Amino acid sequence: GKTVITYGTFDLFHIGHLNIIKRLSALGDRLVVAVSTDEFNAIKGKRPIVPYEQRLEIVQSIKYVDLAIPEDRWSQKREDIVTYDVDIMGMGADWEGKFDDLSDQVELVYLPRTDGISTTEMKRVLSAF
Ligand code: C2G
Repeated sequence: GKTVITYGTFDLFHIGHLNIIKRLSALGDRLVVAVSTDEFNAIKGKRPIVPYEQRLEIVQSIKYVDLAIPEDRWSQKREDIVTYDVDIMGMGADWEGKFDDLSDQVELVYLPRTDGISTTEMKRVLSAF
């Protein structure tokens, strides 16, 4: 069967995260989701509100997700492709082209982001209260 993989922080899980997970799961028979650890988010310059352990458990609980794993370094993608026998790597369009160096090993898919929702936007709205 065909295995799909994607990567992300998935902080304050919202419909934009669910949409891309659902769409990517439809492209294959198995979906692996790598969730950025708190330490890796520091490297990415992000400070998630929800701790890694909770973000991982939430993603693992989604019916479209077959396996949730930690993402703790940029370089693990090439290893993950081998470890999980990945056929397709999918990301939101904000990452368009960023992982094309892996196109020798996997099919790259970049899907449109869901408009009107983002963790940043949610934080801004919540800070108004
Ligand atoms: N996303 C989306 N629509 C939104 C918000 C997010 O489609 N409104 C997608 C992003 O494009 C990404 C996924 O949801 O593919 C996860 O988003 P983030 O948690 O913001 O992921 P990011 O911090 O960009 O991490 O190595 C890759 C990085 O770990 C990606």
